[in-house]
Amino acid sequence: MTATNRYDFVVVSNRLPVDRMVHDDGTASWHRSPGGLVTALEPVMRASQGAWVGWAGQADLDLEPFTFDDVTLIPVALSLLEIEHYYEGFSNDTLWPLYHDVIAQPSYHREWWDAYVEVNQRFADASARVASLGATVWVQDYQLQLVPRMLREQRPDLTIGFFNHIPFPPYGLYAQLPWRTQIIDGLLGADVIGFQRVADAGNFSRAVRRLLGYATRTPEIRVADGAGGHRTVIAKAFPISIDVAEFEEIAGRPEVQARAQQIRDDLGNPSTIMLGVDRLDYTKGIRHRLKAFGELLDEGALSVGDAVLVQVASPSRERVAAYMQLRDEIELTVGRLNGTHASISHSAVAYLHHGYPREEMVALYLAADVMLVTALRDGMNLVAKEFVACQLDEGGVLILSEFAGAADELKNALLVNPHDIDGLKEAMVAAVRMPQRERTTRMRALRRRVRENDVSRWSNTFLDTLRHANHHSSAR
Ligand code: GDG
Repeated sequence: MTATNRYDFVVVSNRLPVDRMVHDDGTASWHRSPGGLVTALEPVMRASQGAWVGWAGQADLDLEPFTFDDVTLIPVALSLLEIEHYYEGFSNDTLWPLYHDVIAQPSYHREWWDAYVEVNQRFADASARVASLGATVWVQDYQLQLVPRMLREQRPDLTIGFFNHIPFPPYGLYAQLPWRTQIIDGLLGADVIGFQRVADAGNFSRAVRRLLGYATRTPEIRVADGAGGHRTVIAKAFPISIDVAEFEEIAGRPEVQARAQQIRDDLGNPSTIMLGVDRLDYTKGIRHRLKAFGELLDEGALSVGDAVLVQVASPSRERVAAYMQLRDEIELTVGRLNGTHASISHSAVAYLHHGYPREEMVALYLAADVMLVTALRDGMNLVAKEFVACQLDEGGVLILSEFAGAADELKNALLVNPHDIDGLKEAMVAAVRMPQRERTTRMRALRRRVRENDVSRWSNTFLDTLRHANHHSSAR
């Protein structure tokens, strides 16, 4: 496979969907990496035989294109300094907190922005090289918001889609960004700009009106093409989902069900297992959940032995200061909770700072009685949908933050405001006590919803809209 091969369908994302492992003997091998985006796009890519442009996850790795699991991967190299400035800096310490309602303070540094522009150009150049004439290129997520415009300038023949996996903030917050106009303009290089929620698309359109003065008529934006004409860009919600059939299949395997029973046994067969599964991120509301659980133990509404909270916090962005601090805070809280409430035989919180294979995640979903998704802000939250898909017996209860995009669809969950600790505690008690009939009714409705809109529906809807989008300039 050489870089001169061209593809009719190209996905561009910050990370390639693989991790490189270097073994003791110096040899290296590739493994599929976990994460929301990979989970969502893997089935689409396998079906379309396209190419995927992205960073391989290690500094200064200049690799030739290669094939993994039937998908051609086109690596983009990043230096150590670029990782610091473009990725850890501008992407994860400027855009991420800004787009998640400023839960943490965003940092604005001009040298980070310069690196963001430079790296976006590199991704655009790499994509332009491998896209065939008239190809469809689908750019993913907040790290690459300038790519659509850069790509259109080089390759006006392409049909360009962009999907934002995280929220798009209200204008009052977005307006903080010193480079707010450049980002909006970068995105408007696409023919279709997808968001998780209707509210995100609305926030984006409002920013476009305020900053560029373009007319919008939902879902269309009339964008000046610089030559006296205009293009129509579509900005619209396409709520992402999961590969439901795959989760159902794993959940139905006897060995996974046996593993779920083993987990329950190992925890001492409590009447209630509560579960949290998150990247260790300040947007996920892990502290709020621990606080609520701790107070329920203090007050005797729950007791150790009878209830346990299993919290998987998979390691994430460990070189960014806000994440190091969060980890310290959470581990301190877990230590205190266990110190106060645990016995020799039973923990209050089983805290696991690891990544796990997907089968083990599914076994945890099966073992749990109550799933806690208490994000303070989340684009969608796939964990909520995965838990629902795995409840083949319709037995589990989902507690879901109204600030997760998933709440727009999963209305039969127990919806909570995670900032309201008393409200969260009430929902946790209600979940524990919920009669079987109500559990089943709610879970059945949730499962119907998740099955209706699975990941192939998501990508097909997006790609259909892209196919029909009018991306040609027209005279005024
Ligand atoms: C972003 C947006 C949006 C987690 N730990 C392990 C593991 N995971 C998997 C989960 C799930 C995925 O990672 C996490 O997806 P989420 O949607 O919950 O959250 P983000 O990572 O923040 O994703 C989010 C998503 O993009 C898609 O658009 O929904 O709002 O923030 O699939 O199962 N998987 C395995 N081991 C782990 O330890 N195997």
